Amino acid sequence: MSTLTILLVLGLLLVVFGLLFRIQILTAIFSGSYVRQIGTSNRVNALLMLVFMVVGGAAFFWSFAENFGKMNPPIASVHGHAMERMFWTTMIVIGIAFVITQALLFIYSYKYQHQDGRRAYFFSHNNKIEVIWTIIPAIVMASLIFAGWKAWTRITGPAPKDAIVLEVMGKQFNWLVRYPGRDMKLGVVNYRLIDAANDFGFDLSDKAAADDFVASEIHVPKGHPVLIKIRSRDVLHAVYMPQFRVQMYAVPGMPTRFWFTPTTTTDEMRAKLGNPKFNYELACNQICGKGHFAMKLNIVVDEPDDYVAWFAAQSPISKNADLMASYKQMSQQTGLGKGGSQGAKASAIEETGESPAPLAAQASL
Ligand SMILES: [Cu+2]
Repeated sequence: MSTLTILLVLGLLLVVFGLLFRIQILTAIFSGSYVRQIGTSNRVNALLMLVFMVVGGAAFFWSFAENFGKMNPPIASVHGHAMERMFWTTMIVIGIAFVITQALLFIYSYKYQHQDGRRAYFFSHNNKIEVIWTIIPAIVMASLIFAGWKAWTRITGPAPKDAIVLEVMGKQFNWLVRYPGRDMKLGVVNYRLIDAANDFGFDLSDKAAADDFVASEIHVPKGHPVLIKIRSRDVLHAVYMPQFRVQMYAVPGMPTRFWFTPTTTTDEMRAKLGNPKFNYELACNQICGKGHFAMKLNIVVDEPDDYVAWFAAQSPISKNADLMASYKQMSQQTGLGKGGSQGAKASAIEETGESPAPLAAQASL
């Protein structure tokens, strides 16, 4: 309490001194004895404005040119080109406005530095200027937004019916991936069934869940639409695949999605870049916690035949003994799944337990 009182007294003293100082200046001005000292700092500051514009501007353009390759990875999806056009159109328009306004800001600061005897021209209102600087930006911004809205609507519209479906779930701190099995239907999951072995919370009383499989990397076929269903298990993450120009939030409690068509296989991209170690990557680009940097996953774009072969070689979750055991235990504890409220039978697992061998549904690839 006494500390607070001391601080309060000190604060009030400062205010009193400030007011006394101000009164002294005002008295000097009105008595005519006040001489304003401009000094050299006025000119130095004005010159520094120009220096900052030239040096800062040069550094900005240098860093932009130097990192252009990193900001602009090669495009490997169909919609990526539309996205790219939209992005660069916007960048050019706002870039021109940025350069003009910033240059004027610094040049005018130099030009209109203090000079004895010079007074600023004051006007309270000018309709012509108001109209110009309202209408021109309004037309430009509305055009950009309309073009962007049209492209974005097309990109994020419903996926084609024959799209490959997979689900990506973000969690602190990695990505989990699951594919529907040969029934091409993602099975039911329930967060209450999640444990160390059952990462997704598969509800195996659902027939469609039993032949789902989880994968340690994403495989997608070249030239075929891919629908990624996106979920988060804990906090906000984001699915970011730079070469495919895919970016979508993974939101807890609110499933999102994004579909795209890859155009270049991993091998083709390696040859194109001359980098045999290149891999497409799914990275989280939301700072989601201390292990955020580790949230990445390889993506392999296969030729369609290779993709079908990879798909056929995957083992359904019902073949995973650990997962089965943990599911049985969890379903007994929670009353979910087997004999639970959903009423379905866990024996569905045995019915569809074999490997997803010939993939009739994939024959169209
Ligand atoms: Cu994340």
